[in-house]
Amino acid sequence: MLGLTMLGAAAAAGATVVAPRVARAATSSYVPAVVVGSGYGASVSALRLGAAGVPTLMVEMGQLWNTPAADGNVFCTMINPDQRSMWFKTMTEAPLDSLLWLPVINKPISSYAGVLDRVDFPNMKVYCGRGVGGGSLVNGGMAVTPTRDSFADILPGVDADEMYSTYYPLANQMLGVNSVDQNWWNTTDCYQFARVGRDDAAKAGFATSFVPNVYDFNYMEQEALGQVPKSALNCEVIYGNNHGKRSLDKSYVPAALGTGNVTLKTLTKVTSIGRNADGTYAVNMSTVDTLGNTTSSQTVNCKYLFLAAGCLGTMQLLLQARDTGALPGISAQFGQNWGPNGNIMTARANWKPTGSVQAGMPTLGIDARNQAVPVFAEIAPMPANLELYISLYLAITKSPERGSFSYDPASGQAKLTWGPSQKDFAENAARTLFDKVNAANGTIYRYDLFSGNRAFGDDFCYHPLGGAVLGSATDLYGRVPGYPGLYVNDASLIPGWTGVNPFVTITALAERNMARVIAADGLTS
Ligand code: FAE
Repeated sequence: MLGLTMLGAAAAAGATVVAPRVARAATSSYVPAVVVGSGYGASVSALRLGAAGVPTLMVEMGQLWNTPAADGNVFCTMINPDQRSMWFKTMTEAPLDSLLWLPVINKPISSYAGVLDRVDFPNMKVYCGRGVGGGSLVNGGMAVTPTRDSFADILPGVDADEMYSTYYPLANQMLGVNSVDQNWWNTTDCYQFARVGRDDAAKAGFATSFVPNVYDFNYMEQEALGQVPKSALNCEVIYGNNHGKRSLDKSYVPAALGTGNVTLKTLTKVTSIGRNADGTYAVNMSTVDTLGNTTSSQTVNCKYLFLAAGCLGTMQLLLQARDTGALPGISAQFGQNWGPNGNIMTARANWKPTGSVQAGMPTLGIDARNQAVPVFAEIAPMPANLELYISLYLAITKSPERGSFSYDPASGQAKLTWGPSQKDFAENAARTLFDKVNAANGTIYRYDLFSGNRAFGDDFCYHPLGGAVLGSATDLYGRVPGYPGLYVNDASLIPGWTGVNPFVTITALAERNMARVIAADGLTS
């Protein structure tokens, strides 16, 4: 694929990947469309703009992860993390704090433009991916389409028929979603942890569901046979996968570049946005090297501005623009209706072995979505190359709690307000499930993994959602009211909960929105 070749060439050529037909776009101060970010919503936006013939600049604050370091690998593992792991931190920030109350999980590292970021607000820490592909670089690849009923519950204004007949299938196909061979899964050592999780849940009367993934399960089977370099079977997930995973830099992003109309600028952060007298948007950006030194700053003007920087990035740009007077007409609805997808993590001390080799990609969830308080609990691996006798879970609970963002002029940052008791609903929902699983299996919670002797990791999330909700802040297609040509197209559109892991929904909605925008908004060069 042309786009893949262009991504490959980028490693040698430097930070900017310039598509031939818009070679001037990267250096001139005008390009018809700018897309901020390169995650799910952004890469869909760039592909569809490029395919429609609109010259587009995609701006990503992280790096393009395709150059091996001295150890021959692009990414580091979870058990031996180095500077590549975290975005300008001096200590890794894995979600588990300790093991047997010992601080053996997080390690000192040097500050560098690494792949995983954690942004800390009072009572809530939000994890995000940094680099071309956004969250797809660090996530567990679980590619889950929600039930139609729950989708209708989440976004009643969106035509569910169209989503389930057209955009979910398109998203699944474009993302390269596949399913594990259940015969292999039933016998392989690397999913012992999941089989134990399934059996323990069944004893308590809970069903489990297999979930698809974007990790190539054929590749994983070859890893297990020792035929290919290991990735999922070599403790790789949250700091990136060296092999096997179809992250966005292997799907949508090369497809976008392959249109010949999309330019990608990396290590470049959009710092503010505004509007010019002629109605075009001014996008101010600053480029750094991998050590964080600023190497250049520029303003790119555009007619069409797509904000898809993930919830935190999109909130930052919109609320800053509103409250500093750059885009004063942005409504008070922006910043509202944020939620962590009811995320809560917990672990059980299991007496049964869960396996010393654990595949980094989850394949199964305890499916209690039909309970009074719906819970979908991913049976998560804890890969350590050691038998730990731990069953770990990331639960998605239908928590009604919502937070909000506001702009703090003193720091120049959008801040999340999330109260100390807003975790309680998710914890209680998770307890109703795991208390029963523990009772049925004679097991107990682990208190040694999360700081403060807690059984629940209740102060962080992997699935931030909302802030620019479709049909209340934006219109039903992500357009920002009062600002023609300004769009939001990422996780910010979803009001706080998706019932399951969110990236397939983010992708499908982004496809839907782009189809309408391209057809109806008369985008021109
Ligand atoms: P996202 O993918 O976050 O991309 C935003 C991009 O914008 C990033 O690359 C940023 O670096 C970039 N950016 C931000 N601000 C700026 C700026 N000012 N200028 C330039 N660039 C900027 O956005 N979801 C699932 O469905 N299944 C899973 O198994 C799963 N596991 C996860 C595990 C982890 C550890 C994490 C962190 C997340 C996981 N998620 C999972 C969540 C999923 O990755 C997330 O919902 C999506 O990545 C969000 O997509 P967006 O398009 O909103």
